Amino acid sequence: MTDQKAVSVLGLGDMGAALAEALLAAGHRVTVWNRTAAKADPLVAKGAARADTAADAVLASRLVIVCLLDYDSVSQVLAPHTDVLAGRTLVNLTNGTPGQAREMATWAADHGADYLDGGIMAVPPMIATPAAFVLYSGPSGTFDAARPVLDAFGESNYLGDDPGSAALQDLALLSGMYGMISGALHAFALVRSAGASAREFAPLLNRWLQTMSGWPVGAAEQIDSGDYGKDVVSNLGMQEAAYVNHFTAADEAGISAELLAPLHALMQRRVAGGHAHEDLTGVIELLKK
Ligand code: FVH
Repeated sequence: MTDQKAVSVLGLGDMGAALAEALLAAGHRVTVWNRTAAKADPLVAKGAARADTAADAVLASRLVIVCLLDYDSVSQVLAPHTDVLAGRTLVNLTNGTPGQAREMATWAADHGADYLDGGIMAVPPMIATPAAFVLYSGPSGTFDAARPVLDAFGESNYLGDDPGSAALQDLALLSGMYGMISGALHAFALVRSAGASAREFAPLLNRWLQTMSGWPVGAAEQIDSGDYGKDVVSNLGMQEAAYVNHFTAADEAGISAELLAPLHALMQRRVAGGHAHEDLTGVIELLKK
């Protein structure tokens, strides 16, 4: 049984369940499957159809959303059911690498399925709110056909026909997020060592991070031009000298500064290379292998 409004969701973890719920709220006929079947119960109570097997879920809809832990689990779930894939569109929203996405696109094509890869830039409670956006890549015709359904999750951003593009930019955005979280964890450890609570300090930290949130835009100008001496307001030599204070203060506070150490090593190498007058952005030159 297939029809335009039918969508199947494989994987009902925190994210898969949020996606299925958004599809139900948007009025789609949703079929759900999960390895641990009980996770489907709340969605079935809201109107989803339960598939007993992954193959049944794939057969139920032309459009199949896959949101599992990782690509290994996607392969474990789909590989035994290649006979039911022909004519389906697989939209894989599982986190992975560009290489994995390209390999899966080829595998899907070999079995007669269209394939889109996606990266969800939201946590589950954000799905179907204006804050959520999702990156997609794969054939444009496949994206155009699926888009009216996919828009239920949040803003759909199409990145082109290379199936690896969504995973690449997803990981790039997540690396920015983890950099912020690393710094914030160090900050909390430092203020807690002095007796302040994280809750007291959080508004100041939030304000500072918001103040600095425009940093990537200016940095991008220097990085694309390769001119790290352009419009410098905080030179690297000054920053490296001040950065050392993080390690001394951490020692004084009895906390580890290991989250901050990798950037310092790069700053030191860049200064030693004669770039103290430039901006911190020049460190990117040292990331090229
Ligand atoms: N939650 C988040 O904040 C992030 C937001 C951005 C996108 N990520 C990615 O989404 C994928 C799924 O994440 P999730 O939050 O749903 O993860 P869990 O709640 O841990 O659910 C994992 C599901 O995967 C199933 N599963 C795992 N291994 C297997 C396997 N070998 N065979 C079949 N299914 C498997 C698991 O099933 P079960 O444990 O309930 O039986 C869940 O359905 C992920 O790529 C994130 O990076 C989420």
